[in-house]
Amino acid sequence: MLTLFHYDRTSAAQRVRLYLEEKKISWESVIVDTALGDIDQLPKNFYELNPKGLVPVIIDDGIAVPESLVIIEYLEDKYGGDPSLRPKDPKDIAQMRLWIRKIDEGIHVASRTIGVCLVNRHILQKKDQTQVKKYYKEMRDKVRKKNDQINIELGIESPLLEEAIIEFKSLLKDMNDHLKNNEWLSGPSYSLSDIAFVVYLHRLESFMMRPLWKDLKHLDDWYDRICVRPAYKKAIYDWGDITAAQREKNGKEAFPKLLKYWDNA
Ligand SMILES: N[C@@H](CCC(=O)N[C@@H](CS)C(=O)NCC(=O)O)C(=O)O
Repeated sequence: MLTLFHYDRTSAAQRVRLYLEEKKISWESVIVDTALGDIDQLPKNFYELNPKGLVPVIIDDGIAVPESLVIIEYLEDKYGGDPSLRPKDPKDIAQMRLWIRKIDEGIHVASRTIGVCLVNRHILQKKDQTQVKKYYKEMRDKVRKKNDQINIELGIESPLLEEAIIEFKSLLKDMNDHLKNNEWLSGPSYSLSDIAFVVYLHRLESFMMRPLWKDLKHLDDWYDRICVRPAYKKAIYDWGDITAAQREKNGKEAFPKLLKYWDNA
């Protein structure tokens, strides 16, 4: 059976769970949750599965595949069937790739910045600092490490947070413009693009940031259309989020600042 290394609230793994639930593919769960600074949770051979040491990773037929966007394309190639979650028309496939590139071009980093500034820093600051030092010493991605240092030190005053909000505003406006004349992001039906992006709206909503995009009606409707899918409930809501209460509280407190960043963008 296919194995997924993941934890409750990771946006990258939520995307893979969403794919698996849409396709009703059976899978086995292995929880690896280092996000709150506990690197000892990594299984011994984990860097062989993913040199970055991050989740999600799947093991399928003895093959390890890391990187959520690669995983969902891999799964679609192997198990896709009908209906396909990859658009059929080459122009829609091109559009799907253009959307998805934005994630690795900055949106995922922006999402982490919001998470670290609003929640992770508060949790990490209360942890055993020897453990936190070890976590950062082991972190393979040096840009991630540097960004985290800035975000942990400055929190909602971090200049990276303002940039992250600017980046999200631009993305969400582009999505809204597209969704004005299209029901889905790439082609005539729900696809990998929609799966890839919806997790970020969930992430922002968990920080009580939904009012930021209240004027982006087409985007808001698209989000609602996805949230009512049975697979979404299974993949996102049912797994929950151990930091939910803190996200909500800190998000509410930070909202005036975030709104200022949004309005100035
Ligand atoms: N580009 C990667 C990003 C993976 C990633 O950032 N994973 C995060 C969760 S969303 C993680 O493993 N966090 C653990 C940690 O920060 O220690 C993907 O799409 O899979």
